[in-house]
Amino acid sequence: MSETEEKRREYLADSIQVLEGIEAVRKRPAMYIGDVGEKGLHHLVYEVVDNSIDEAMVGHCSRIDVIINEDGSLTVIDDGRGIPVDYHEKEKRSALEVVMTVLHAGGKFDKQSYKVSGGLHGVGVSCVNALSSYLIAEVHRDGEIYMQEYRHGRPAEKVKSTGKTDKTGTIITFVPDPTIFAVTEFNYEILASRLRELAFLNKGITLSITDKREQEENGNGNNGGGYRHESFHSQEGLREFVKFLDMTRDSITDDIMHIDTEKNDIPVEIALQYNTSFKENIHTYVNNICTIEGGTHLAGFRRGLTRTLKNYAEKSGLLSKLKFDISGDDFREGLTAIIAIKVQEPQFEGQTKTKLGNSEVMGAVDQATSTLLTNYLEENPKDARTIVQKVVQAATARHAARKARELVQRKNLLSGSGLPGKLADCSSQDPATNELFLVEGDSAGGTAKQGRDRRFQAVLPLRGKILNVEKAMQHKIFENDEIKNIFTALGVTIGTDEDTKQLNLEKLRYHKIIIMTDADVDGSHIDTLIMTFFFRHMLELIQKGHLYIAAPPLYLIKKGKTIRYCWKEEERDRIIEEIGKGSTSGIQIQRYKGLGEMSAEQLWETTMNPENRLLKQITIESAAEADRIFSMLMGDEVPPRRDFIEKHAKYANLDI
Ligand code: 0RA
Repeated sequence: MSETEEKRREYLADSIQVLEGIEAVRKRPAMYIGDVGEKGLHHLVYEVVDNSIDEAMVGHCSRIDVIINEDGSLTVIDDGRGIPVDYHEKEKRSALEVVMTVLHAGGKFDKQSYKVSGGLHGVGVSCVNALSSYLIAEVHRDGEIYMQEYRHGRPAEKVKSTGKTDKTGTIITFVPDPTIFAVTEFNYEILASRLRELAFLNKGITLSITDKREQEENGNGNNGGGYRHESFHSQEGLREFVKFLDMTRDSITDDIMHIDTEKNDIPVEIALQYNTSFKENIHTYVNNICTIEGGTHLAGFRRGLTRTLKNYAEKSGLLSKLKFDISGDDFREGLTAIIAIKVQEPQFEGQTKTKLGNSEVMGAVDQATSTLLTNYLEENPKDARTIVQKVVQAATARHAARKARELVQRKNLLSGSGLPGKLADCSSQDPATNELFLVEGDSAGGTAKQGRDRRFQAVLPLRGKILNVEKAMQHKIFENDEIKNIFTALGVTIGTDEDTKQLNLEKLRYHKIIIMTDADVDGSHIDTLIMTFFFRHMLELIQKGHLYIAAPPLYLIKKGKTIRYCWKEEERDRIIEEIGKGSTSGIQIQRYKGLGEMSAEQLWETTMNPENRLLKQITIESAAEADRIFSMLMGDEVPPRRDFIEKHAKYANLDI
């Protein structure tokens, strides 16, 4: 065999492997990007952006621009070094083609220069390529512009040089494959909040987003084109992140505590502040990934915080009058903190693979926390006193709350089954199929009770607006009747271990909990109150996908014997046109404002029957952002709330 023939065969053999790799991703996309829904779709963008962030982490990139194009494709532009394009001996093709088509090739070339690599699944741009019906990569490097196009992850041409440039960087534009993704429409809000988060986590970089699909109505976008646009840049990193999260809360200290250090070769950055609220609000990140389930870094932080503050409080004699123990929890009431670390080989565990397992991390974060607090307390004796007083207050309130809770649980034991009197339970004993409807008001509750399928659907009417848990003290929450009813109906308890307050979902009696309220402003407010309650006190239940919102129809359209329901204005107009053919306006249109306007049959048909209904599952995209929005919507300050509502009004169902 001649040498060229041998090379040709090696090339072909490699090509087959590449194609097999691409096919593997296309066959089991969920294994690589989590799912093929909205989450997976946005994951594609994060994957590309993560590569640009990697460039920034080694000091070669300062700008990342994300553009949602008019045709629905998406472009990521960075000013990094540009993906290498030189001929790759081993793979017998251009390095660009290798990076874009070989699984896990991303870091192959220059592993040393990348300290750590981001990405929850860390699957690389080749995965994005494999899941795109079309992708074009443009590289500016060594004075030349190079390009290559791909279809379904396969090169459509050789890498070509198309002109000269004086810049460096990479531009990737892709169209998510509609045969793979259930949704292919990018969501501006989801992307913007991730880019904002990345700007805080990587100070100094500018990240921007532009939506070219729709022109801003009043043209106040600052990019000149009148497109919806935001740009994120943080000079102070986590310090600004904490400021941003606590925008609507009142801090009790002068300054935000902040440390950016390295302990045992692990980069650790922490920022924290105490505020007047009662909430613990800690968010942790590993290599820019939000670790919702916590892990060793969180454990290290808690340990460091408790030990250092306790030592200080004891030494200062402020605890001498206290008659009961202080628990770890008490040190975290009203605490907002961000912990961001970098780990070479992170081990992710837990339900959603967002719990850090690396044991070496615990000590590093503990030490960093201890250094931070020791210094701050020494230098700011006034703040130190205020914090300790707050801790003592928390311990006192916790004591009162426990008493109230114990009283409730004892009462439940005395009242037979312990189920709330208002609950209309279902007959099935199988939680997996059972559903609980939380319904606004006794009247709608009555209709729901009549309309439901009592075999697997239970109804719990709630009295108007439930308690705003964002503003209430702990013990008030557990004394509140509606909240007690929700806890007992669900069969969920909170562990007695004050340190962990572990939610016990083992006895959860319904796997679908469905909030059903009127389609008006009051209804949305009640939805928000109930979601806030679940977010603050049963987060795990949301994370496991148990919480839903029912969507009652907005209109009923009637002509003779034909009856149609619809949920959107456009749908209404289409239906009117459709059934109006022949003779118009014998048509009756009814706008539903409340559940009470529907008969039990109608409610079943449109909103409760699993065959026809529309349920919105509540997910937590970004816990930090969700937390900020909840505290803003439910907190005391009016102006930020009004801004938010005005900004989002066009996406909400206004009551007209
Ligand atoms: C492989 C090696 C190098 C950089 C990249 C890939 C790279 C990938 C992407 C994806 C989007 N933007 C990107 N920027 C860079 C190292 C390059 C070198 O050593 O010069």
